[in-house]
Amino acid sequence: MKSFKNHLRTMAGGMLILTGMLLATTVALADDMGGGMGDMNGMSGMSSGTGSAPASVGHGKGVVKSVDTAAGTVTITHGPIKAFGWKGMTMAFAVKHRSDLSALKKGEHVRFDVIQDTQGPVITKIEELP
Ligand SMILES: [Cu+2]
Repeated sequence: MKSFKNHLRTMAGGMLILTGMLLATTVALADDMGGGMGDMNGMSGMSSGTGSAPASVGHGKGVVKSVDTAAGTVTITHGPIKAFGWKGMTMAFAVKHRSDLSALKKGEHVRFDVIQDTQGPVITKIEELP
């Protein structure tokens, strides 16, 4: 009986030490997060740029690859967008104005303005290039 109590006491002591270690680890992780959040902006596959300024407008040029009127998106192969530090790529954009979307056709060369919304990039203005 006595040894059982001792055993319990040992376990309790171990738990306290473990809890202390977990707390220390949590604090250390929190510190890491605070320092590293700036690198987590931007989309994967895109080089991180000045992602911390959500109000900035990016200007891009590209070719329409497909239009999804149901989803409200257009897929564009676009060149670099300096405002966001993006390289050229093919990607889908949400389009703010449905009327813009319905006017787009596959193969068209376009110029567009894009902002970074909380849900991702949104084209606010798009026009066909001559
Ligand atoms: Cu892109």
